[in-house]
Amino acid sequence: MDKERLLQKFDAFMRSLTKEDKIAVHFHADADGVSSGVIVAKTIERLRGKKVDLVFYQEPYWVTDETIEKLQKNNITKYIIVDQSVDERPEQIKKVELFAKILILDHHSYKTDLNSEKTLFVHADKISSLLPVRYPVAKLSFDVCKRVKNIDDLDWVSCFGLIGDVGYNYWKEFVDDSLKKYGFQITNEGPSSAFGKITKLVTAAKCYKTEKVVECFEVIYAATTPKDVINSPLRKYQAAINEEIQYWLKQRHNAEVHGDLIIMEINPKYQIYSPFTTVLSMEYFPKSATVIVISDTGGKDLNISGRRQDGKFKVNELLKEAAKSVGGNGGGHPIAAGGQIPKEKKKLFKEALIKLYEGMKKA
Ligand SMILES: [Mn+2]
Repeated sequence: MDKERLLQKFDAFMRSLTKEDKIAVHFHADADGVSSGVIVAKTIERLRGKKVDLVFYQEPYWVTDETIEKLQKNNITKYIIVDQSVDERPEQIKKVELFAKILILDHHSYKTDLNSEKTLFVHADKISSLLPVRYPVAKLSFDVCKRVKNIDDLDWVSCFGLIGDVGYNYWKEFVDDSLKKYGFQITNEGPSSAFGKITKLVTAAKCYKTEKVVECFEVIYAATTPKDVINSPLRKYQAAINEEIQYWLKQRHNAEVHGDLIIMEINPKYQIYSPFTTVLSMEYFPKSATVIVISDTGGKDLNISGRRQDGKFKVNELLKEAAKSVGGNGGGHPIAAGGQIPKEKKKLFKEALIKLYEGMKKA
Protein backbone atom coordinates (compact mmCIF):
# COMPACT_ATOMS: atom_id res chain seq x y z
CA MET A 1 0.00 0.00 0.00
CA ASP A 2 1.41 3.40 -0.90
CA LYS A 3 1.64 6.28 1.55
CA GLU A 4 -1.40 8.23 0.33
CA ARG A 5 -3.66 5.19 0.37
CA LEU A 6 -2.47 4.25 3.86
CA LEU A 7 -3.06 7.75 5.21
CA GLN A 8 -6.54 7.86 3.66
CA LYS A 9 -7.31 4.59 5.38
CA PHE A 10 -6.05 6.05 8.65
CA ASP A 11 -8.32 9.09 8.23
CA ALA A 12 -11.28 6.85 7.48
CA PHE A 13 -10.57 4.65 10.53
CA MET A 14 -10.42 7.62 12.88
CA ARG A 15 -13.48 9.36 11.41
CA SER A 16 -15.53 6.17 11.60
CA LEU A 17 -15.23 5.96 15.40
CA THR A 18 -18.50 6.53 17.22
CA LYS A 19 -19.62 6.79 20.83
CA GLU A 20 -20.92 3.23 20.54
CA ASP A 21 -17.44 1.86 19.80
CA LYS A 22 -15.51 0.34 22.67
CA ILE A 23 -11.97 1.52 22.12
CA ALA A 24 -8.78 0.18 23.72
CA VAL A 25 -5.37 1.89 23.52
CA HIS A 26 -2.36 -0.33 24.22
CA PHE A 27 0.87 1.63 24.59
CA HIS A 28 4.54 0.82 25.10
CA ALA A 29 5.69 1.45 28.68
CA ASP A 30 8.14 4.24 27.91
CA ALA A 31 8.10 7.97 27.15
CA ASP A 32 7.50 7.49 23.42
CA GLY A 33 4.67 5.05 24.12
CA VAL A 34 2.97 7.22 26.77
CA SER A 35 3.22 10.24 24.49
CA SER A 36 1.77 8.53 21.43
CA GLY A 37 -0.94 6.87 23.53
CA VAL A 38 -2.05 10.23 24.92
CA ILE A 39 -2.03 11.86 21.46
CA VAL A 40 -4.17 9.12 19.91
CA ALA A 41 -6.56 8.90 22.88
CA LYS A 42 -7.05 12.69 23.01
CA THR A 43 -7.62 12.89 19.26
CA ILE A 44 -10.31 10.21 19.58
CA GLU A 45 -12.00 12.01 22.48
CA ARG A 46 -12.14 15.17 20.38
CA LEU A 47 -13.45 13.31 17.35
CA ARG A 48 -16.24 11.32 18.98
CA GLY A 49 -16.96 13.41 22.09
CA LYS A 50 -16.12 10.57 24.47
CA LYS A 51 -12.92 9.22 26.02
CA VAL A 52 -11.46 5.88 24.96
CA ASP A 53 -12.75 2.99 27.06
CA LEU A 54 -9.59 1.15 28.05
CA VAL A 55 -5.91 2.13 28.29
CA PHE A 56 -3.12 -0.33 29.13
CA TYR A 57 0.49 -1.37 28.69
CA GLN A 58 1.64 -4.94 29.14
CA GLU A 59 4.55 -7.32 29.47
CA PRO A 60 5.25 -9.28 27.37
CA TYR A 61 4.64 -6.77 24.62
CA TRP A 62 2.99 -9.06 22.08
CA VAL A 63 -0.71 -9.90 22.01
CA THR A 64 -1.17 -12.78 24.45
CA ASP A 65 -4.23 -14.91 25.20
CA GLU A 66 -4.69 -12.76 28.33
CA THR A 67 -4.73 -9.63 26.14
CA ILE A 68 -7.45 -11.19 23.99
CA GLU A 69 -9.44 -12.16 27.07
CA LYS A 70 -9.21 -8.61 28.41
CA LEU A 71 -10.32 -7.11 25.09
CA GLN A 72 -13.29 -9.46 24.92
CA LYS A 73 -14.30 -8.90 28.53
CA ASN A 74 -14.43 -5.18 27.76
CA ASN A 75 -16.36 -5.76 24.50
CA ILE A 76 -13.65 -3.91 22.58
CA THR A 77 -14.56 -3.17 18.95
CA LYS A 78 -11.48 -1.06 18.09
CA TYR A 79 -8.03 -2.02 19.35
CA ILE A 80 -5.24 0.52 18.91
CA ILE A 81 -1.58 -0.35 19.55
CA VAL A 82 1.11 2.32 19.65
CA ASP A 83 4.91 2.03 19.72
CA GLN A 84 4.78 -1.70 20.24
CA SER A 85 5.83 -4.35 17.73
CA VAL A 86 3.25 -7.13 17.70
CA ASP A 87 4.15 -8.74 14.36
CA GLU A 88 6.06 -11.56 16.05
CA ARG A 89 2.75 -13.30 16.82
CA PRO A 90 0.63 -12.61 13.70
CA GLU A 91 -1.70 -15.49 14.56
CA GLN A 92 -2.73 -13.63 17.74
CA ILE A 93 -3.66 -10.58 15.67
CA LYS A 94 -5.87 -12.85 13.52
CA LYS A 95 -7.71 -13.95 16.66
CA VAL A 96 -8.45 -10.33 17.59
CA GLU A 97 -9.64 -9.60 14.04
CA LEU A 98 -12.57 -11.95 14.68
CA PHE A 99 -14.16 -9.39 17.00
CA ALA A 100 -12.39 -6.02 16.54
CA LYS A 101 -10.73 -3.72 14.04
CA ILE A 102 -7.09 -2.94 14.76
CA LEU A 103 -4.92 0.12 14.24
CA ILE A 104 -1.16 -0.13 14.82
CA LEU A 105 1.19 2.88 14.79
CA ASP A 106 4.81 1.79 15.10
CA HIS A 107 8.45 2.35 14.16
CA HIS A 108 10.13 -0.83 15.44
CA SER A 109 11.59 -3.24 12.93
CA TYR A 110 9.12 -5.89 11.79
CA LYS A 111 8.98 -9.07 9.74
CA THR A 112 5.29 -9.29 8.89
CA ASP A 113 3.22 -6.55 7.28
CA LEU A 114 0.04 -6.87 9.35
CA ASN A 115 -2.20 -4.91 6.97
CA SER A 116 -5.42 -6.78 6.21
CA GLU A 117 -9.18 -6.24 5.86
CA LYS A 118 -9.40 -5.71 9.63
CA THR A 119 -5.98 -4.34 10.53
CA LEU A 120 -4.40 -1.04 9.56
CA PHE A 121 -0.66 -1.09 10.16
CA VAL A 122 0.82 2.40 9.85
CA HIS A 123 4.56 1.97 10.09
CA ALA A 124 7.09 4.83 10.03
CA ASP A 125 8.81 3.29 7.01
CA LYS A 126 5.68 3.81 4.92
CA ILE A 127 5.22 7.45 5.93
CA SER A 128 8.72 8.86 5.92
CA SER A 129 12.08 8.35 4.22
CA LEU A 130 13.81 8.77 7.58
CA LEU A 131 15.12 5.62 9.23
CA PRO A 132 12.14 4.36 11.28
CA VAL A 133 14.19 4.47 14.50
CA ARG A 134 14.51 8.25 13.94
CA TYR A 135 10.77 8.72 13.56
CA PRO A 136 9.42 8.05 17.07
CA VAL A 137 5.73 7.17 17.29
CA ALA A 138 5.27 10.32 19.41
CA LYS A 139 5.94 12.32 16.23
CA LEU A 140 4.32 9.85 13.84
CA SER A 141 1.06 9.82 15.81
CA PHE A 142 1.06 13.62 16.03
CA ASP A 143 1.59 13.91 12.27
CA VAL A 144 -1.20 11.51 11.37
CA CYS A 145 -3.69 12.60 14.04
CA LYS A 146 -3.46 16.26 13.06
CA ARG A 147 -4.88 15.25 9.66
CA VAL A 148 -8.25 14.48 11.26
CA LYS A 149 -8.48 16.92 14.19
CA ASN A 150 -6.88 20.10 15.48
CA ILE A 151 -4.28 18.98 18.01
CA ASP A 152 -1.92 21.99 17.84
CA ASP A 153 -2.03 22.17 21.65
CA LEU A 154 -0.54 18.65 21.93
CA ASP A 155 2.80 19.52 20.31
CA TRP A 156 4.59 19.38 23.68
CA VAL A 157 3.27 15.85 24.26
CA SER A 158 4.87 14.79 20.99
CA CYS A 159 8.11 16.56 22.00
CA PHE A 160 8.78 14.79 25.31
CA GLY A 161 7.99 11.47 23.67
CA LEU A 162 10.36 11.88 20.74
CA ILE A 163 13.09 13.08 23.11
CA GLY A 164 12.67 9.77 24.96
CA ASP A 165 13.54 7.88 21.76
CA VAL A 166 16.58 10.11 21.13
CA GLY A 167 14.81 11.92 18.28
CA TYR A 168 15.64 15.54 19.12
CA ASN A 169 18.39 15.94 16.51
CA TYR A 170 16.00 14.87 13.74
CA TRP A 171 13.11 17.05 14.90
CA LYS A 172 14.97 20.03 16.30
CA GLU A 173 12.91 22.69 14.52
CA PHE A 174 9.64 21.18 15.69
CA VAL A 175 10.82 20.91 19.30
CA ASP A 176 12.48 24.34 19.37
CA ASP A 177 9.38 26.06 17.93
CA SER A 178 7.31 24.35 20.56
CA LEU A 179 9.71 25.31 23.38
CA LYS A 180 9.49 28.93 22.21
CA LYS A 181 5.70 28.77 22.08
CA TYR A 182 5.50 27.86 25.79
CA GLY A 183 8.19 30.36 26.82
CA PHE A 184 10.93 27.78 27.48
CA GLN A 185 14.60 28.07 26.62
CA ILE A 186 16.11 26.35 23.60
CA THR A 187 18.93 24.18 24.92
CA ASN A 188 20.09 22.44 21.70
CA GLU A 189 19.89 19.12 23.53
CA GLY A 190 16.59 17.34 24.03
CA PRO A 191 17.09 15.95 27.54
CA SER A 192 18.18 19.26 29.10
CA SER A 193 15.09 21.12 27.79
CA ALA A 194 11.84 21.67 29.69
CA PHE A 195 10.27 18.86 27.65
CA GLY A 196 13.22 16.64 28.55
CA LYS A 197 12.17 17.12 32.19
CA ILE A 198 8.88 15.42 31.37
CA THR A 199 10.72 12.61 29.58
CA LYS A 200 12.80 12.08 32.72
CA LEU A 201 9.72 12.09 34.97
CA VAL A 202 8.19 9.29 32.88
CA THR A 203 11.44 7.31 32.79
CA ALA A 204 11.87 7.64 36.58
CA ALA A 205 8.27 6.60 37.23
CA LYS A 206 8.84 3.50 35.10
CA CYS A 207 12.07 2.72 37.00
CA TYR A 208 10.19 3.09 40.29
CA LYS A 209 7.52 0.63 39.18
CA THR A 210 6.56 -0.17 35.59
CA GLU A 211 2.83 0.17 36.36
CA LYS A 212 3.39 3.86 37.21
CA VAL A 213 3.45 4.57 33.46
CA VAL A 214 -0.35 4.41 33.67
CA GLU A 215 -0.30 7.25 36.21
CA CYS A 216 2.02 9.14 33.83
CA PHE A 217 -0.51 8.63 31.07
CA GLU A 218 -3.31 9.98 33.29
CA VAL A 219 -1.35 13.01 34.53
CA ILE A 220 -0.29 13.96 30.99
CA TYR A 221 -3.79 13.34 29.64
CA ALA A 222 -5.25 15.70 32.26
CA ALA A 223 -2.58 18.40 31.78
CA THR A 224 -3.30 21.47 29.67
CA THR A 225 0.29 22.76 29.64
CA PRO A 226 3.72 21.13 30.04
CA LYS A 227 4.13 22.94 33.37
CA ASP A 228 1.20 20.97 34.79
CA VAL A 229 3.28 17.81 34.32
CA ILE A 230 6.64 19.27 35.37
CA ASN A 231 5.06 20.34 38.71
CA SER A 232 2.94 17.22 39.14
CA PRO A 233 3.12 14.53 41.85
CA LEU A 234 5.14 12.42 39.38
CA ARG A 235 8.14 14.22 40.90
CA LYS A 236 8.00 11.95 43.94
CA TYR A 237 9.10 8.92 41.90
CA GLN A 238 12.02 10.82 40.48
CA ALA A 239 13.06 11.91 43.97
CA ALA A 240 12.93 8.29 45.18
CA ILE A 241 14.97 7.06 42.22
CA ASN A 242 17.60 9.78 42.65
CA GLU A 243 17.91 9.01 46.35
CA GLU A 244 18.45 5.33 45.58
CA ILE A 245 21.10 6.10 42.96
CA GLN A 246 22.90 8.38 45.42
CA TYR A 247 22.83 5.66 48.08
CA TRP A 248 24.49 3.12 45.78
CA LEU A 249 27.04 5.63 44.49
CA LYS A 250 28.20 5.97 48.10
CA GLN A 251 28.77 2.20 48.19
CA ARG A 252 31.15 2.28 45.22
CA HIS A 253 34.17 1.47 47.42
CA ASN A 254 32.73 -2.07 47.53
CA ALA A 255 33.32 -2.52 43.79
CA GLU A 256 35.81 -5.19 42.73
CA VAL A 257 38.71 -3.78 40.77
CA HIS A 258 40.54 -6.02 38.28
CA GLY A 259 42.92 -3.60 36.58
CA ASP A 260 40.65 -1.36 34.47
CA LEU A 261 37.70 -3.74 34.82
CA ILE A 262 35.39 -2.68 37.63
CA ILE A 263 32.58 -4.94 38.78
CA MET A 264 29.99 -3.72 41.25
CA GLU A 265 27.11 -5.66 42.76
CA ILE A 266 24.04 -3.82 43.96
CA ASN A 267 20.62 -4.81 45.28
CA PRO A 268 18.56 -1.66 44.92
CA LYS A 269 14.89 -1.14 45.70
CA TYR A 270 14.14 -0.02 42.13
CA GLN A 271 15.34 -0.85 38.62
CA ILE A 272 18.05 1.81 38.62
CA TYR A 273 20.85 -0.31 37.15
CA SER A 274 20.97 1.45 33.78
CA PRO A 275 21.07 5.13 34.89
CA PHE A 276 23.20 4.10 37.88
CA THR A 277 25.83 2.46 35.66
CA THR A 278 25.89 5.53 33.42
CA VAL A 279 26.52 7.94 36.31
CA LEU A 280 29.03 5.59 37.93
CA SER A 281 31.08 5.29 34.75
CA MET A 282 30.79 8.92 33.67
CA GLU A 283 31.41 10.66 36.98
CA TYR A 284 33.12 8.33 39.41
CA PHE A 285 35.51 6.14 37.45
CA PRO A 286 37.89 7.01 34.60
CA LYS A 287 36.46 6.96 31.07
CA SER A 288 39.17 4.39 30.34
CA ALA A 289 37.61 1.89 32.77
CA THR A 290 35.15 -0.85 31.87
CA VAL A 291 32.36 -0.66 34.44
CA ILE A 292 30.01 -3.61 34.96
CA VAL A 293 27.09 -3.53 37.40
CA ILE A 294 25.26 -6.66 38.53
CA SER A 295 21.89 -5.77 39.99
CA ASP A 296 19.56 -7.91 42.11
CA THR A 297 16.06 -6.50 42.58
CA GLY A 298 14.53 -9.73 43.84
CA GLY A 299 13.55 -11.42 40.56
CA LYS A 300 14.87 -14.79 39.42
CA ASP A 301 17.31 -13.09 37.05
CA LEU A 302 20.01 -10.56 37.75
CA ASN A 303 20.31 -7.50 35.52
CA ILE A 304 23.73 -6.78 34.13
CA SER A 305 24.76 -3.44 32.78
CA GLY A 306 28.07 -2.28 31.32
CA ARG A 307 29.74 0.92 30.13
CA ARG A 308 33.03 1.71 28.45
CA GLN A 309 32.96 5.42 27.84
CA ASP A 310 36.08 5.73 25.63
CA GLY A 311 34.88 2.91 23.37
CA LYS A 312 38.20 1.06 23.49
CA PHE A 313 36.54 -2.29 24.22
CA LYS A 314 33.08 -3.31 23.02
CA VAL A 315 31.07 -3.83 26.16
CA ASN A 316 28.10 -5.24 24.21
CA GLU A 317 30.26 -8.10 22.93
CA LEU A 318 31.77 -8.64 26.36
CA LEU A 319 28.38 -8.88 28.07
CA LYS A 320 26.87 -10.95 25.29
CA GLU A 321 29.62 -13.57 25.42
CA ALA A 322 29.88 -13.69 29.21
CA ALA A 323 26.10 -13.88 29.70
CA LYS A 324 25.67 -16.50 26.98
CA SER A 325 28.26 -18.72 28.66
CA VAL A 326 26.01 -18.99 31.77
CA GLY A 327 22.66 -19.25 29.94
CA GLY A 328 21.81 -15.55 30.04
CA ASN A 329 21.65 -12.89 27.35
CA GLY A 330 23.21 -9.54 26.68
CA GLY A 331 23.71 -6.91 24.03
CA GLY A 332 23.32 -3.26 23.13
CA HIS A 333 25.86 -0.69 22.01
CA PRO A 334 29.68 -0.79 22.16
CA ILE A 335 29.80 1.86 24.91
CA ALA A 336 26.58 0.91 26.73
CA ALA A 337 25.05 -2.54 27.02
CA GLY A 338 22.86 -4.66 29.27
CA GLY A 339 21.36 -8.07 29.80
CA GLN A 340 20.17 -10.72 32.24
CA ILE A 341 21.72 -13.79 33.84
CA PRO A 342 20.24 -16.49 36.09
CA LYS A 343 20.74 -15.55 39.73
CA GLU A 344 22.55 -18.79 40.65
CA LYS A 345 25.15 -18.21 37.92
CA LYS A 346 26.53 -14.98 39.35
CA LYS A 347 29.92 -16.37 40.37
CA LEU A 348 30.42 -18.18 37.05
CA PHE A 349 29.40 -15.06 35.17
CA LYS A 350 31.97 -12.94 36.96
CA GLU A 351 34.69 -15.51 36.24
CA ALA A 352 33.72 -15.62 32.56
CA LEU A 353 33.67 -11.84 32.41
CA ILE A 354 37.18 -11.47 33.84
CA LYS A 355 38.57 -14.15 31.54
CA LEU A 356 36.89 -12.78 28.40
CA TYR A 357 38.07 -9.29 29.24
CA GLU A 358 41.65 -10.45 29.60
CA GLY A 359 41.30 -12.08 26.18
CA MET A 360 39.96 -8.85 24.67
CA LYS A 361 42.90 -6.89 26.05
CA LYS A 362 45.43 -9.36 24.64
CA ALA A 363 43.80 -9.40 21.19
MN1 LIG B 1 9.39 4.24 20.32
